[in-house]
Amino acid sequence: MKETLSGVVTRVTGASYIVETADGLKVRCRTVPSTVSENEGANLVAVGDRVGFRLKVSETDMAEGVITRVEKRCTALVRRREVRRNRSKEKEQVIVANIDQLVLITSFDDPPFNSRLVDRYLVFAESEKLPLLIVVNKIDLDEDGMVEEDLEVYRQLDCNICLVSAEDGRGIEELRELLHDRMSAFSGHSGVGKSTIINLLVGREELRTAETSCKTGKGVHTTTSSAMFSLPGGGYVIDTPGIREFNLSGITRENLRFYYTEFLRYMPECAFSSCSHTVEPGCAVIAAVESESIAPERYESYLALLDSLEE
Ligand SMILES: Nc1nc2c(ncn2[C@@H]2O[C@H](COP(=O)(O)OP(=O)(O)OP(=O)(O)O)[C@@H](O)[C@H]2O)c(=O)[nH]1
Ligand SMILES: [Mg+2]
Ligand SMILES: [Zn+2]
Repeated sequence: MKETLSGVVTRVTGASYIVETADGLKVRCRTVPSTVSENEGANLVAVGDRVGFRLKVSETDMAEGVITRVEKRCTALVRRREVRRNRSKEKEQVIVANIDQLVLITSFDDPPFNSRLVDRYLVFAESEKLPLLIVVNKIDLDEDGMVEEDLEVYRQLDCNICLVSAEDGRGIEELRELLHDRMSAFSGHSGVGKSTIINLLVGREELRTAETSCKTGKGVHTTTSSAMFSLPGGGYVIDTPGIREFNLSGITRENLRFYYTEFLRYMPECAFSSCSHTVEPGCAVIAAVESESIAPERYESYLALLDSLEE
C-alpha cells in the first residue's frame, strides 16, 4: 500500500480538491466513500482543511490522489444561511477551515476608511474568537498624515494594525511578518486593494500557477469560490467573500455588548446586570462614554449595530 501524505486543501472546485504539501507538491484529489472525517456535520472538505491522501497512478501530467482522512477543524467560517430553528448543523457550509486570523483590508482613501465596517469586523472576530488584523492600504494617498485620526480609536483596542501601500511598497514587509506561518483570511470592500496586496505577497508566478492548475476557465480575479495561496517562507492567505457571506447568527441583541471589548470592564458597575447600555438608569458604560473613557464613536456604532439586529 502506498504511503499516506499530508497537506492542506488550497482550492475546491466542485468535487475536486487541490491539496498542497509542505514541500509545495500540488495534487488534484477526490474523496471516496471510505474517506474518514474527524468533523461532524458540515461539508466533508473545505479550503484550509488538513488532509491525509494517497497518490494514484494518473494519465495526466498532474499528480492525482485520493483523500483518506480529513483532520479535525480548529476553526470554521460558515456561510450565511437562513436561520431556521429546526435545521440541523449538517446544512452548514464551511467556506474556510483552520483560519487563525482575520485580516480586514481597508484603504485610507478611494474608497475612504470606513470605521463602521471595522467595528463590524471587530464584533465578528470577537464572536469567532479570532484575532483581527486591520490593514490600511493606500497610505501613499495620505500626504498629510491624516490616517492616525481614523485609527485613534483602534489604537486603544486589542488588535493589530498595519499601514501599507501596495503602490510604493511601504509596510509590506511588516505585513509579511504578521502573516508568517499563519492561515489568514482576507476580506474587505471592493477596491481597497486586496488582489493587489495578495499579488505582492505571493508573487505573480504563484497566482498564475493557481490559475492554470484549475480548469474552470475562470480567472482568480472572479473569486467566487475560496482559493488559498501559500506565502513564500510559510503560511497561507485566502481571499474570502467577506462577512456579508458569513453566518452572523451567533451575534444577537443580547450578546452584542460582550463583543465591544472595551465595555467589559465597566459592565459590572451597571445598576442592572442585564443592562443593554441604552436607556437603563445607572449605566456605567454610558457614564464611561460621557467621560470619554469609552470612545463615543464606538458607542454610537454599538447603538447602530444593535439597531440593525433583529429583535
Ligand atoms: N494609490 C493606490 N492605489 C492602489 C493601492 N493598492 C491598490 N490600488 C489600486 O486600487 C484599485 C483596486 O485594487 P484591487 O486590488 O483590484 O482591489 P480589490 O480589493 O481586490 O477589489 P475587489 O476585487 O473588487 O474586491 C486598483 O486600481 C489598484 O491599482 C495603493 O496602495 N495605492
Ligand atoms: Mg480583488
Ligand atoms: Zn449599562
